[in-house]
Amino acid sequence: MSPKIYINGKLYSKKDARISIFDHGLLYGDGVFEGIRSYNRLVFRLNEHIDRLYESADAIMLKIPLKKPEMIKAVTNTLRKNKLKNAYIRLIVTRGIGDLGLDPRKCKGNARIIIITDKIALYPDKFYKKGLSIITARTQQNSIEALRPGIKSLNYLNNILAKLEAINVGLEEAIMLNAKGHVTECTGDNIFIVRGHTVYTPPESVGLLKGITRSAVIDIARKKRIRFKKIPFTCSKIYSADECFLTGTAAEIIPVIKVDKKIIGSGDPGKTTLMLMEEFHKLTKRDGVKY
Ligand code: PXG
Repeated sequence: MSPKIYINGKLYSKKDARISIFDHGLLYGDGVFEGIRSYNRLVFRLNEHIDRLYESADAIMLKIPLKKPEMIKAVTNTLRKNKLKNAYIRLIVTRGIGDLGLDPRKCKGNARIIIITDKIALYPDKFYKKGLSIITARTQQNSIEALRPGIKSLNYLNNILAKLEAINVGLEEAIMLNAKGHVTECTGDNIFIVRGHTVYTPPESVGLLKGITRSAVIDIARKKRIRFKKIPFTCSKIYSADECFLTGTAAEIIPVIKVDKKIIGSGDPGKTTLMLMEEFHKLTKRDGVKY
């Protein structure tokens, strides 16, 4: 069966799913998006993803021409039509068709809603078993005063530049620092460290995307009565940590065993990381919207 892609209320085959070259999503990266996953016909934390999408849209003064419950229906209907049990869902809202100037008012009322559902592509299994090696990128995180990293916008060039630094040395991910040298997040994942009995992640104030997986991990830590702190830290705190892991919709929870060629902890995925991975998998089996 050919995949069906949703564009503004209609479903199209892959080859007929097209948008205008005058869409400001293409011309200027003017739009917002979400990456969402479903597990066994449950869309993991769909309401949280939709809330974040509307917050991102608000932040760029983009009016989404659907109410939240209608958007949720659009996502679940598209999944049903594509007969996907375990899926990756890319939800995109662009400013729509305007002229060649960047004035968004020229796109008035033209916002495009696109929903692509597909099979999931994961990191190779070996990284979950053995852990990832990552680097610190020279490319700095966008400052909160420039393009706030909490907005999941179509402008990902900064993250792509950092990702290219990792790719150029044969690795998968890179940490981005803010202007003060504080660790913020990776190019498509949030970061955590474990020291002693405490789990740490940077606070939103350093400039990062408030990840849905990150909040799921925080919820699990609280439930399991693991000490947890949001606190700014530098790379040296990672180098001397007992454990490190990344969280994201695509990666879920993935252990990190080397940062900037320095071995973290024992050099194997840590026991807190492994426990959180297991609890996260249990959570994906019950915490979602059914379709
Ligand atoms: N930081 C950034 C910059 C991200 O893009 C996360 C953190 C993790 O957030 P969630 O809500 O997913 O836990 C992201 C999410 C992809 C892809 O195709 C990227 C993300 C999500 C899904 C797919 O590379 N990034």
